[in-house]
Amino acid sequence: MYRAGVLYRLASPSRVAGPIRARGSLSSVSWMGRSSRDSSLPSPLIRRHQSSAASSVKHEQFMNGSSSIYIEQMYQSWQRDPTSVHVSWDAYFKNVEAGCGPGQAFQAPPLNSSPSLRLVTETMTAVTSSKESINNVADHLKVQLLIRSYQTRGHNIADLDPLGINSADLDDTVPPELELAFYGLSDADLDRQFLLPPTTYIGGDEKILTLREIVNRLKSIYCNKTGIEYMHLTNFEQQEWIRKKFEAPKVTELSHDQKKVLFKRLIRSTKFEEFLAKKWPSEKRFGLEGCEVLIPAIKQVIDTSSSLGVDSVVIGMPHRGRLNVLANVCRQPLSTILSQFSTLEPADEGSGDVKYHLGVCIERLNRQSQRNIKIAVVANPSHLEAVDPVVMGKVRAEAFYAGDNKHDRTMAILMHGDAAFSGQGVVMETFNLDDLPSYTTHGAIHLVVNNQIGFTTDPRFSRSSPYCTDVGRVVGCPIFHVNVDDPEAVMHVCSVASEWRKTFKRDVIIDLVCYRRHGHNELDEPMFTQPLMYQKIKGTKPVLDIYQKQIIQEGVANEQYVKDELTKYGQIMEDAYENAQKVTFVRNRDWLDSPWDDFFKKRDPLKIPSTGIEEDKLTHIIDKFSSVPEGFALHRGLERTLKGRKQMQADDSVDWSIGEALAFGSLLMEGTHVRLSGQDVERGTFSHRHHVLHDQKEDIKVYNPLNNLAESQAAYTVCNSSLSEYAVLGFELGYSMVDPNSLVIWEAQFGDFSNTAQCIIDQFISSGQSKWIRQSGLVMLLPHGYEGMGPEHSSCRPERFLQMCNEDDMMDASKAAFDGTFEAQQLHDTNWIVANCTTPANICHLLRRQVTMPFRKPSVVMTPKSLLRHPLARSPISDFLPGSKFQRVIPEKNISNPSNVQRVVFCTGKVYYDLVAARKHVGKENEVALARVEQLAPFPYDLVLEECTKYPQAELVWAQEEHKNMGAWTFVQPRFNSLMATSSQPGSGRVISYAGRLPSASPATGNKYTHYQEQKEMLSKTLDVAKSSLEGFKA
Ligand SMILES: Cc1ncc(C[n+]2csc(CCOP(=O)(O)OP(=O)(O)O)c2C)c(N)n1
Ligand SMILES: [Mg+2]
Repeated sequence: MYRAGVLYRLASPSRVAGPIRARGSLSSVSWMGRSSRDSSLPSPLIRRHQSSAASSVKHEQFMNGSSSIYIEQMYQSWQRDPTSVHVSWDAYFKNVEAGCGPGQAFQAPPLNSSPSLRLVTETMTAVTSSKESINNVADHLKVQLLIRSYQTRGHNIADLDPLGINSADLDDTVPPELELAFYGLSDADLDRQFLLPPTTYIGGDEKILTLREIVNRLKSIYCNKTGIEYMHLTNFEQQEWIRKKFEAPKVTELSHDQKKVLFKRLIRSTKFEEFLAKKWPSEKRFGLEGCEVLIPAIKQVIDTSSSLGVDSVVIGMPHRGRLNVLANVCRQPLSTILSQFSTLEPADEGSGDVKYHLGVCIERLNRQSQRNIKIAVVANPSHLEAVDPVVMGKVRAEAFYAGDNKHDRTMAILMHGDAAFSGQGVVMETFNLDDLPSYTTHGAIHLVVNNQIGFTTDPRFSRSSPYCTDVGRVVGCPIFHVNVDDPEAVMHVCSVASEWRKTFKRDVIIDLVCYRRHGHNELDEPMFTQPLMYQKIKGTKPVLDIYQKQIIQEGVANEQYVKDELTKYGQIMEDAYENAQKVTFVRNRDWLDSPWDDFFKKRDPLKIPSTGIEEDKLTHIIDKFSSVPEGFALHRGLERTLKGRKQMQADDSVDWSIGEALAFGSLLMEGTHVRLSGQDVERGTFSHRHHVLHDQKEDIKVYNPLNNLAESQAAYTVCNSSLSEYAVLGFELGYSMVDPNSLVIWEAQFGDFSNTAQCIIDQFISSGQSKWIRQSGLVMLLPHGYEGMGPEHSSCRPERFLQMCNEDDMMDASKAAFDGTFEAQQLHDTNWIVANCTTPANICHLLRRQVTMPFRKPSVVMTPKSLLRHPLARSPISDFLPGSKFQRVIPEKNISNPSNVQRVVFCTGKVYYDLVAARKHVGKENEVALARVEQLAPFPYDLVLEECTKYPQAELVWAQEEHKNMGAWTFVQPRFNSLMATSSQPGSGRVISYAGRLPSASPATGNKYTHYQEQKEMLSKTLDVAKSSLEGFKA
């Protein structure tokens, strides 16, 4: 939101207190359980009440942990409207606020004139505190607490396991607060009548029920086939909403038509697996048997969401049931799916992936809602849960481009296995993005296929939390556990979850408690490890059989109907099988989750357009980047910084921050959306960037110069992320998959930390195009460099990124054509780009090239730390202007007579500036040529050869500050040597030698002295001088 050129940052809507929010609290925060981070502090008046009220309440006999929360809510309700609670509570709270001590606050309620209430309070006397009436009211309070206890803990004894062996929360005991005896009640009280409190809907229109009926209704709602976990929510309105959705009488009933739809979906789900098992008995397919209800469940979520306005759903899911989802949810043609079981040759690019990892994107009419809907299943690796943040990023980007800021139309569905959901840390990292303004997707719907096993491991040995879904409690998700043998209960839960998401725009979890009929895959023997469970499974009927019997008994369908439906689907499968036999090739393209239909059509794949920037645009960007609007209270230090930026332009020598700003600013002005995300990226870890300026006098008033360049510019999103690499990098990758006409960048705090996101790097970024022919132009900025900051602040491990390049390390120069298209061809063929730039102009061109390239490639860029302010790491304006471009190699420019050169030293990154200074120190400026390899991969063979050829007599040396088993050495060595061995240019046949640190286990020393010694050693080896000649040298 812009106001007078100033960006006012808004808190996310979910952080704003809802209409019903606690005004104060009766208790201390710990008494309340988890405090809501967005609740405002109570006023001093309320606080005074709290302490006295808290102590008297706490000492009441009937108080316990969960009832205290209940009373807390009653109190809040009473504060808003004293008539909203039972008269007994009204009297009680009045007395508490008047300062009555424990045991004194309770008072028998006045006799109510309403006939119904009189019924209950017949035996009570009005104001006198006769023992009998006190007991009666006390019993009412107890019953209210009992109701509250069922709402809170009923799920703990719900009948959730279709096998009837385990308790889904791993605890077979009955919580004492669910027993009448806990309250001093007994069976003798069952026929007494009680007035229902306002915090329950079990009565429907009835206000009074017998205790027997109350308990029966509570049991059937909270302890039957659905376990509802929602009392951990800290928002009263949300709790009320859920209560209503489950407690109101008959709320879960389905119509006959709905039952039939459900039945048909169960047929599809069940018979699909059966068919595959029959045709390919020895193929792994990770079938859904034991959780066939997953298909109707997802469809119910999609139907309901679609009717509530969603028109794009992005699904992330693991192996289990994936083929079934592709067939029966996405409606990927069955013959295309079945052809994956053949051993046909792929007809297009890519190395492909196993069939249960593939993605799809399909748009079709949703029959139930009669609205079009796009459904994408994102391709994923075996690495469980890794796809979660990718899906979220994709959803965020889709909504961003569609202007769907509140995600009314774009939504994520994530599926999980029970073991993975509770075991993998990325789940929590992804949840933690939920409420962050630049990352929220306004609620995802999670479905857990909780088959109560992970490969061979029993849940009792794979998690420490009661439920596999407990991670969701941290971010305030309601959690609906449901026994899959009651498919109608599953449908209800799915509808409620979809409505919840629509209403509150927050995540929700559906825990499908099920079983796995076969082994981990169909070829595995489960009896080795789970003998008792599998004996039970053998005797358990598939849900289709159970439901078929049910609908016949209920008269919803007859035998003939059932038979017809089964035959119909059987025929569909047979026809598809026949068609699949006619398929002669498979196409990786059929499995793209993010097709960029028009992007490639318009472009020449062998032409890399220019990346220069017109001078007036450049001047405008620097002007804007160096100023703030009138009245903005800028920090004094930043005033100097901004002035300095302007001065650098005047001096024709601009620094890294301007190089970056020119790249972003020019792209934005050309209509390209730029997103830069990562830890502390707004200021920049090393304080060089300052893209978000903070007013020193007004909270949350910020100014983002690059978002104020021009009316028609594209949006610039620069956002500090949560302290996560795995989820945030995954998120940005997902974001980059949506629109190729954007520049999406993730920056690590230090490159060293990027390895906590290794799975995203290995499984998605480096290999995504090869496995799934999916391109991404994502840039990773990884601060890197040996500056004595120790083993965890020195190296982004460039060797690893280089090792993952798909390029051959052997070049036959006699056969290669180093012509005008060589660069483009290499870029086209590479899986990613690895670069280490040394000048502001070069980083600017590299970033711009990401967008001007006719295809998309991820870029891994080692970025500087001290170089950000190094007086030599500057660029003249001319290096940015039209005609200039990214320099893959920056040659030596200061040597006029190449024949004097005895050594030509190749290096990459910041070490270049150390070498320049040391070379000067030892007076070897005419004998040692220094060439910078700015793009390591794809390796610039053509330019390297040119550089070697310039100095045919010189020794070739590779200098690096990383240890010998690290850095680029092992990558460049075979490339140099094969190039020189096969070249016919002067100086061919030379081999390159190494100058740098010795091999090491640790990336860098933690000792400053050792660091300087090593650095000197490296410089002396590189320049071929004694170490002593570098005495007094300081880089
Ligand atoms: C990150 C990761 N670690 C290990 C594995 C190997 N693995 C494949 S499936 C599986 C068990 C998964 O259990 P669960 O999440 O409950 O799903 P289920 O197979 O029961 O549907 C394991 C350990 C993996 N795929 N990913
Ligand atoms: Mg499992």
